[in-house]
Amino acid sequence: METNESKRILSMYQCTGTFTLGNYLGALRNHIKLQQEGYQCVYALADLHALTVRQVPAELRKYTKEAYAWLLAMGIDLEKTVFFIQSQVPEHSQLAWILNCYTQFGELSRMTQFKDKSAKHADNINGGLFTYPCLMAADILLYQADFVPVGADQKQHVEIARDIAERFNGIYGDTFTVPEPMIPQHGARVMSLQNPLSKMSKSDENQNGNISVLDDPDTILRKFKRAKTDSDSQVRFAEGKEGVNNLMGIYAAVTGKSYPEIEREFEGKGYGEFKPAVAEAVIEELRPIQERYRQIVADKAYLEQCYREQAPKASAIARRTLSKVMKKVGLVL
Ligand code: ATP
Ligand code: LTN
Repeated sequence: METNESKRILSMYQCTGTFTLGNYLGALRNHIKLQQEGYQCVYALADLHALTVRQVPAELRKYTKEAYAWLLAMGIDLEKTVFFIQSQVPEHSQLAWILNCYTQFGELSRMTQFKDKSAKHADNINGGLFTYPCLMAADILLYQADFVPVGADQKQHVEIARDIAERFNGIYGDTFTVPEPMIPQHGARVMSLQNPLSKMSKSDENQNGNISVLDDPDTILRKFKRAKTDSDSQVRFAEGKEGVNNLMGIYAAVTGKSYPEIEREFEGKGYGEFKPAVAEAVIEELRPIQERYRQIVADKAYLEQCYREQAPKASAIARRTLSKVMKKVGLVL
């Protein structure tokens, strides 16, 4: 019987700002739990992907280090998990170039993230933004990952990575493990508190729509109290009640309660009671993480030692796949 131990998981995170509650509930928290379930986990900060949008250099560096500290605070255990910074492992860029040459213009044009981001950054629709999925495929395929846990918004990118892997294997014989996306049920897509039709995003201009993992209790309470809901005032999961559905999703993800349980809990009580209850649950969930984060981020030497030690570990795995690929496509090793 196969156990989780033989299965490898890979995921990466952009480090262009402080993580949101969406990142945490939709991704980070669940991914970190997987290391306790016996999987071999490989996680990284996708700083090369961040360059597809213009960044302030000092800020990108700062956010990268802070993001590293957040993930440690959330529970990444470096004894069990490899956790590195993408740009410190050169194999990612090397394989990405090769995969670029095995990916079609048409399939890249269909990516919704590309369409969204080019609309948002119309003055900088660069080649990297377009070929972003090839770098992401390289991230995944280098580690022969079986599963790629991501939020629902990244499913299309994992699918293109599968297509690229299958295409390459078809031409050159078995080279890459064909990865599968792993998408959580609850909290898979945490929506903006101000516009429940678009996802909560750290790059959102309206900061009232997103909860940052760094927000203090008062800010969290204020943002939840202002969250857009509807005039019906019943805590009920239903079509057309996107604001309430989103709050219920958050509450369910934090407390582990089901939707019917939540509906019962708040029966006859309006949003005036529901919103602060959601806020309180979120505040208590974040409190211990924020405390650990403050300790870790203050110890710069420790932080640096962690990421410097991890990069060669990742490189050792990645190198094996890259060498195989280089040989197969005819490059001189
Ligand atoms: P940006 O806001 O700059 O687009 P992001 O927050 O969407 O960034 P990442 O930090 O790269 O992007 O996301 C890390 C993980 O969090 C990914 O697996 C992604 O699917 C997930 N994620 C991002 N936003 C949400 C959300 N609102 N709800 C659930 N999961 C999310
Ligand atoms: N595109 C992802 C970040 C990312 C990623 C990856 C996720 C880059 N490389 C590899 C999973 C596997 C995002 O924007 N959330």
